[in-house]
Amino acid sequence: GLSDNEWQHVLGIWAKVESDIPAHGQEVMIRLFQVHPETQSLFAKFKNLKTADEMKSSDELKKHGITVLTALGRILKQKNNHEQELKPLAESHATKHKIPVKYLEFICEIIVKVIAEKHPADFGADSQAEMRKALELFRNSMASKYKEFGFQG
Ligand code: HKL
Ligand code: NA
Repeated sequence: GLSDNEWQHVLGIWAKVESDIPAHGQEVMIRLFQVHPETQSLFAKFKNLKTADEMKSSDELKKHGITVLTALGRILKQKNNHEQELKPLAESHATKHKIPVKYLEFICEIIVKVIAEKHPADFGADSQAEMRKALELFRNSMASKYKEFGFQG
């Protein structure tokens, strides 16, 4: 897990994300779909969105970005004890959506990049490393829950 000090930094950065969740969420989803187009085809409701402009004007995509970052924020706020908060998310992504761990790596890396672009003054190398560590903890727990649900991920 992370130390109290690391969590304090991670949650301090997350507060900046929360200052405009819709914009951060939109940017994360659009970037994910553009850098890894195979991820877009997993969403029936987003398949038809072709350009970044179309993605930007989609209320559904915006809403999805908000729910994803809100769910992730709730997990981060549990710090090292996220099991109960994470379990239903792991279950749905393992058994219903069947999302490989690789794709979780993609989105986590994009989240770090989007925060770095939007908050360059507050998110230097050390903060980025702490955020990566928190996201790695999240991913590792997702991967181990996946196995409990019989999905190799
Ligand atoms: N999803 C997340 C989080 C993530 C940062 C990692 C997260 C947090 N999801 O139809 C649905 C699909 C969902 C959800 C409903 C779907 C397809 C899907 N998700 C795909 C992915 C991918 C693959 C591109 C990745 C990397 C990813 C990562 C949160 Fe994800 N997702 C949902 C959610 C919530 C908002 C909903 C599920 C709600 C739920 O399970 O409640 C127990
Ligand atoms: Na990461």
